Amino acid sequence: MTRRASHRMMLSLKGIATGLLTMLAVSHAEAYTYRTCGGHTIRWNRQWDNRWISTTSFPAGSVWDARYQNAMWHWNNVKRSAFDFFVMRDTDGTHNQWNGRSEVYLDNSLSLPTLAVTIVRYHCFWFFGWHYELDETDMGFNNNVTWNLNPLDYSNLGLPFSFEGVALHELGHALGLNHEDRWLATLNSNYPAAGTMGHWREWDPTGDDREGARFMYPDRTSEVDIAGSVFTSIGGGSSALVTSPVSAARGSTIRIQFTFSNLSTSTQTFDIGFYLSSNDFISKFDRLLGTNSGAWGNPGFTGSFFRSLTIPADVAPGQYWLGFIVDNAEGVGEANEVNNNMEMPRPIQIN
Ligand SMILES: [Ca+2]
Ligand SMILES: [Ca+2]
Ligand SMILES: [Ca+2]
Ligand SMILES: [Ca+2]
Ligand SMILES: [Zn+2]
Repeated sequence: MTRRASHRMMLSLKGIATGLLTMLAVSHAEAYTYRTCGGHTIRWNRQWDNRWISTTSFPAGSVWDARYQNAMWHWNNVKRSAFDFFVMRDTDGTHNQWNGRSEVYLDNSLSLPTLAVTIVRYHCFWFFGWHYELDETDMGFNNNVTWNLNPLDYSNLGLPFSFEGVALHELGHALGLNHEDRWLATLNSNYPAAGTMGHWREWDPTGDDREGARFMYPDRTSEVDIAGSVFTSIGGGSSALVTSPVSAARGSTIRIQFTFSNLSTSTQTFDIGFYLSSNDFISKFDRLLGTNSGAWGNPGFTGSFFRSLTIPADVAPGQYWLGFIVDNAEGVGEANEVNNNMEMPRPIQIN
């Protein structure tokens, strides 16, 4: 039996709500979701797939091409997962979900709220033993919306949509992952899913998504990386920016929300420093307002928390940024140290 399932990334039309998380860290195992048949995980029976990128939709060397390949690289870079996407060029200007090639293209037939669709074709049957595998994962991006090829703009999480962010999500389906809506994840159903990480707004699979890839295509490599984020899950596979005040009086106590994700293959324990900065880059040379010592997360953990901070009485009135640095004490040597610095997604006016 041949089956088809289509995955649509939807534009969230939901309102705002914020959950108060009181636990410092929560562990969850086997969280990500995937397809099974006869008790078997449906995945590629090899550790790679070619992506046939349409040269009419995304010319070789274009910014589209670069952004798409960047999303591929981020999945390829997940350690303890052997899976790799490879680039091929589809030059015939057509696509077909039955031709055995996973094609990538702009799709005129899609309309909002659908941003992109990955058509997952697989087989699963019993004939003197189970036979099952992904066969093809064509990927269409809505050609009736405008796309942002630049870094994500926190002040606009609607049109134009981040092409790289949606590509990262869809590529998760292309390696076999289903939606995970219980917490913040790249495989959240609704745009912008987990959003980006760190000051440089990097689109990178969260800890949970990485654990999914590791489960399906395990190898023996490992990685250590923790990242800061200003996105938080608001339930139902939707996310929003963390909360923080837009103004405060000197000497007053305010509260900010913050998120970190453990992208590592092992549990990590670290400190988190909270800072006040005169610009949107939070560094250890900024004014330290407080520290959370001994924060920790299991592999796959992503969580959002609140922290109260007092605005110093002696700062000059003006515009500042609040923010945090995960592992500000530099106790953990990480593969990526530049996704740790995280400013609030909006400045604060101090009076
Ligand atoms: Ca083609
Ligand atoms: Ca195809
Ligand atoms: Ca570090
Ligand atoms: Ca890091
Ligand atoms: Zn999806």
